[in-house]
Amino acid sequence: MKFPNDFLFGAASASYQVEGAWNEDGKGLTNWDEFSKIPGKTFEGTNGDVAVDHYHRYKEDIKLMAEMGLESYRFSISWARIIPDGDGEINEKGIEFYNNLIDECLKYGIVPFATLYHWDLPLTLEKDGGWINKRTSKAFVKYANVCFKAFGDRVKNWITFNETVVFCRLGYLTGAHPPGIENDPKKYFQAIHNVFIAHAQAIKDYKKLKQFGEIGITHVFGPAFSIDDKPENKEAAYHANQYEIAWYYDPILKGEYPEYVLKQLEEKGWTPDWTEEELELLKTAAPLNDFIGLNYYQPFRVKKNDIAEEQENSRENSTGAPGNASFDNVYRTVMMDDKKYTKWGWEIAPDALLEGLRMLKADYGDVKMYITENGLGDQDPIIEGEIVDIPRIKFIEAHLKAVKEAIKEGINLKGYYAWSVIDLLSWLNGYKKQYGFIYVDHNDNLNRKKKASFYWYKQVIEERGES
Ligand code: BGP
Repeated sequence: MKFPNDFLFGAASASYQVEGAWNEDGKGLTNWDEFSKIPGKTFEGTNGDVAVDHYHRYKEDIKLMAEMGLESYRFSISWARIIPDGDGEINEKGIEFYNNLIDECLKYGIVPFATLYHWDLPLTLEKDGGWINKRTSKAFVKYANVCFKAFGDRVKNWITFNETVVFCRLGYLTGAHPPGIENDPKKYFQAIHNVFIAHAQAIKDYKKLKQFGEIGITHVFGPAFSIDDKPENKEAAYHANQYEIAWYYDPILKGEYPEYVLKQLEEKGWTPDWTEEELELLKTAAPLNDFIGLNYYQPFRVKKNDIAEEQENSRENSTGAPGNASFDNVYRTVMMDDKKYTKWGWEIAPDALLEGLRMLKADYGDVKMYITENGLGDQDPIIEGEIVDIPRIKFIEAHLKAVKEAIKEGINLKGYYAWSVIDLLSWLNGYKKQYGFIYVDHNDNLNRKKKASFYWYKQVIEERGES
């Protein structure tokens, strides 16, 4: 079977991870511009000041994407380029940059898929409380409207937020991302809620503009599976899926938070401050979501949290990956001896993608979905000057197979975006963890080079995934 004609084969990036030009053309500072320079916060002190210089080389990069036959490019817009202090004047140079980038995509028939927020928050807003302060939600809505008006004639696919779970968890529970706060569940749940009301208002505003495109949100998709049939572990997996899936997907797709979690938050005093109007906003906005984006890297194998047993029988996943922090001490994610893992300890499990998609369909019906990220982080082998990233090819091939199977089963998947189109900055792993189809030589002027996977993906697209 070939993939349907309207299925998009794409690849993705994010502003802070590729653009560089951190202080050029009127761009304001972001939380990451500051955070990445605090000693010890990022891998070997790497930061995105230059990244892979996409800001200056986007033409070269998009030309390569076109050569690969890419049908759609998912990129993110840096809020601080558009509105340097997050909430004030518009920076025309920022608008110009994204206008040029979008036009360059369209020149080659590449569908631009724009994410409004991929973690780089204007620093002024971060200093004013960031996502804990509802001012940030309001400022986001203003910024989103500026983007819709500036680019909406050509951008017909919008994602409001990328992976709320990650920037909130790492920002307020583990402290690994800005604002670097540790172990504060009350703030974690508040930040998520503030993001969701910003999302809800932004999609309402988008629909009012009648630009006839589509809008949704991208979530991590990391379904939890019990490690065995023991009732206490199954209960732990249920709990994990409520906290990691339902807590994020329900308010977007059903318009309300899941009861199971709500009750526990109340007991623990973690219920966010919210108003009746905000809860109503979530309800009325839910049917306006055109799709949901899923970033799938791995599932989670879950057991009841039992520290003594855990020390004896399992190695804890220490990657900082989503789902790892069982902050409420009910469940624990574990690595299992019979599973395969990447060099960074992320499970490789295409079957779990299919199984997870079935779970989603059962819970949320026929909602339109895109895989907005999926890929293999690796240190690619270079053999006689060629980047022979065979493990990446195998990884993507297996996941595309699962996607195809899901489509056969009637799951409404409309596209697949590999992470990432080009090697880029990994937030906490620097430049040594590579994901791209295009290699960037950090020792030689950031020159681009096509990897084996580049040619392979080109062929997949040409044949529409027939195998
Ligand atoms: C996702 C993010 C991406 C990207 C990817 C790989 O969570 O949306 O921005 O970074 O994970 O993560 P890492 O670079 O940590 O391997």
